[in-house]
Amino acid sequence: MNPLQHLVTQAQMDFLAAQDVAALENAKAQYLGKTGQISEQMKGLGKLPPEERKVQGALINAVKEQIETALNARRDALADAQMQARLNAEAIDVTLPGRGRGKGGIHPVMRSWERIEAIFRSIGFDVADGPEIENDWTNFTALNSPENHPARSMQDTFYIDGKDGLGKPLLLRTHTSPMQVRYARHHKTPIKVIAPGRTYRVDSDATHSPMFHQVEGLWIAEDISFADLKGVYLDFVKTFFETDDLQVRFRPSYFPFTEPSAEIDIAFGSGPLKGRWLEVSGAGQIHPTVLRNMNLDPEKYIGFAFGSGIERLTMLRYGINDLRLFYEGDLRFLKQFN
Ligand code: 2U9
Repeated sequence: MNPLQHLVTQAQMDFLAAQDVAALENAKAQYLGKTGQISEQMKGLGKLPPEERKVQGALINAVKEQIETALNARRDALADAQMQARLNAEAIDVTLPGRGRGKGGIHPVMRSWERIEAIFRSIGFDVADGPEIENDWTNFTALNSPENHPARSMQDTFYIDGKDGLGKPLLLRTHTSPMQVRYARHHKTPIKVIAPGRTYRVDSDATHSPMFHQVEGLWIAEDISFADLKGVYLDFVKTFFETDDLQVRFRPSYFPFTEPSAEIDIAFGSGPLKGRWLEVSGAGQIHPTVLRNMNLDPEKYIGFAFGSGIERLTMLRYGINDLRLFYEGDLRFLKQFN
């Protein structure tokens, strides 16, 4: 065989022997690289007489083309094989059953929150919303909390970096009352509103969580009394706990934002908690200073407010005895409510 033809055969065999791209590129270098056999052949051309050089040059070019054709064919074959291997490895069995998605559910505290909103809306209350990051005036001063009140200390309130327009530090609201201050300043009387939401206090044990949910109500008009508040609250607890067999009592208490103030207790007439007085809320007549801070004249308007922990109401409704269960995310607990 002519030595140049032999080169083609040799190259074809070497290319076929290459099992991957790297091996193929190595084999290619031996023939088509700068120091490869084709280059060597080209270098030899200079020594030939012109007539022979022309013939031999054409021959070498033809051989080079054949080697290139063999190289490209092998490249294509290797690429095809690689794609086939990948397709095999990534094969999807479309007949397998789907993995399915776990069914989500509403958290018991959120369930109560939604229920409370629906009940109060049904008796003419609006629902307020507002920021969880508050300023000192709206969270404390407007609500008649004195400058030296312990609630304002670092031990009781989460302060955050950043100051309000008056240079006072910002904080995480300690109650939902600031939402009602904002609401009352922007709405006309009479005002009937509840403000449910997350609140934050530096407190953590079996009965306290640093974040908990409150709902507070505010009712301001010209001609209402404690009796109206009691009526509304009795109606609320009866609907919330789904029983008419229930009593409510108001006990004197103290809050800076109400005067007089009361604790509200309820007692079920039946069920596992039958006959025990259970504290469920605080309430009171809105302090004149707080009314003035909402731009209302305390000589003209009278207001009543109440507040409850939503966790507390939820625990009583379902008979849950440990607050921490709400925040552990244990599905065995949470699934029972859905
Ligand atoms: C404005 C004026 C007064 C809301 C009120 C309570 C009594 C109360 C606690 C119950 C348990 C908070 O969740 S808890 O820790 N709340 O006892 N809250 S009166 O008084 C207001 C609200 C807004 C403008």
